[in-house]
Amino acid sequence: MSVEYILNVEPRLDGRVDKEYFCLDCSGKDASYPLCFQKSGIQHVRGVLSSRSSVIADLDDDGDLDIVVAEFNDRPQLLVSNLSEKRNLHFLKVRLEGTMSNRDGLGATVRVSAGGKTYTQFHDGKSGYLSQSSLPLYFGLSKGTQVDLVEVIWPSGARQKIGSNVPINSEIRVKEPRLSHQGPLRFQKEAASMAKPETADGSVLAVTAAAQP
Ligand SMILES: [Ca+2]
Ligand SMILES: [Ca+2]
Repeated sequence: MSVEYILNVEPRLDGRVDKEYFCLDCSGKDASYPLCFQKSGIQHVRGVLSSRSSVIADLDDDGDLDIVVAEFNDRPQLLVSNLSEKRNLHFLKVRLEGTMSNRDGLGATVRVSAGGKTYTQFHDGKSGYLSQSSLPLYFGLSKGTQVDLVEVIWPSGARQKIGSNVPINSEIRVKEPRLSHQGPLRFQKEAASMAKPETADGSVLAVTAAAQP
């Protein structure tokens, strides 16, 4: 038995901590199998349940983050947060749409300022071993009740700022501004870096209905 279960570090539903992995016919075709040494008849071999990867997303769109865990040799676990039932949450979801950069804006840095604090995320597209959490980026805003600024630094070098009319507890879509400069990618990047376009209007493509906790 793994120490995680003995210490109750990894509690599981209904106390289910192991399962049958396979069985051996130690009096027949599996008699030479090492696990059949000094055994006879049908032997059931069990193994502990363990997690292999996980993704984090607001599955039910109620403002708190839920977890889906892929299990080794077993069905997935779904861990549903009830945080939104316990307190009023303040959050912002930011979904990126690249134009000069890749479509999902992978490689972008996003900063959200609210309540006197600035929260920064690097959009690297990963969330752990063998897993990919869903977009958009999720920013918990603590006690902040108003978003003062959303800044996106795109892989192309373009910098984009949205400073008004960003409602909390919602998802915004930010589309990368297209630069008018033409030419080889190297020169486009140089131009984007120099231009540093700041877009206050038209950069929010759509704002979904607020998910009030
Ligand atoms: Ca949720
Ligand atoms: Ca919830």
